[in-house]
Amino acid sequence: MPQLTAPDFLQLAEPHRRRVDDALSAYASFEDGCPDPLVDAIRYALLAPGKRLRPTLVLMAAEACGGDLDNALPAACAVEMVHAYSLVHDDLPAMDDDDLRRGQPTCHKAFGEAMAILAGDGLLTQAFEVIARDVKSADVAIECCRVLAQAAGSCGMVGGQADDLTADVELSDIDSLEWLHRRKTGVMFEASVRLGGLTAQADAERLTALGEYGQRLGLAFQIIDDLLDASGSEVHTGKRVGKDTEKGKVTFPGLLGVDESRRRAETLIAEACDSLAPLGDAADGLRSLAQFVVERNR
Ligand code: GRG
Repeated sequence: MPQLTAPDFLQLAEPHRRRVDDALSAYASFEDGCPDPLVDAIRYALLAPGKRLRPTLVLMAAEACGGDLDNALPAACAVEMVHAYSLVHDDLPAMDDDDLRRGQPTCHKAFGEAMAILAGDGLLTQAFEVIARDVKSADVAIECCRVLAQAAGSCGMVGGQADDLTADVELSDIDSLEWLHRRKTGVMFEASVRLGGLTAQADAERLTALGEYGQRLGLAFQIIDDLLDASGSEVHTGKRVGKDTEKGKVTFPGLLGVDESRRRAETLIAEACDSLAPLGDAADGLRSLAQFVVERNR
């Protein structure tokens, strides 16, 4: 089979992206009772031009398991809501104190800190409402809520963020750095593909294969993110670069050097794609996404 490339991904993912953007916009319309300034802050953060990698993972994982995209769409939107909340809160002065995100002023710069906190709170809460109400079959919806809550919560992404706030002086080896990023970034990638598999009623073997793919992909994504922070451009990434060095953060290129970091990311991507073997050609979308992650400049 010919090697899939990043341009293949952009082409394959375009319909998914449009479907997700339309659904997110509809979910963030709030016809009954959400105050206007909160609607504006939520729409600003949620609908800003992100890459939509996590919802695309949900949809492509569902496809890889023979599932229906409409059935996977609420879970895909829920993952993007959680992701958008994490970006809004991460950018706050008490956290990373950033002023640029997705090519526009951060939510708190545009709407003030209090409204940005509330927008994040609203997005996190709505994610679970969307799954509970719109994922077909109560059993699947409950399992999706559990998987997403576990990934986003205190032993997952929030725990990783807590480690990141306190760990800089203690992190000196690659295993500790990988552990931090597995939680901060990797678990949401893993949860995304698992959610797609769950909505497609995938069996345990396929869910395990998807989970392994997601873990490896997530770590590779973070290594590339560190490389982009070290040498990428603000125009492409839509956020400030050079912040890791400025803050004295321990990073993959800082510990391993640029070339070894890239090699490690490429190896992880190859391993992620190997994990997809039980899914056959149906997982080509996920293979092209993996290639995009390692080739990206944004
Ligand atoms: C719960 C406050 C809080 C934080 C959790 C995920 C996270 C920790 C913080 C977000 C900020 C950050 C730098 C996370 C590392 C992962 C990362 C690079 C996220 C950006 O993801 P992309 O590149 O963003 O997929 P877009 O804008 O394309 O969706």
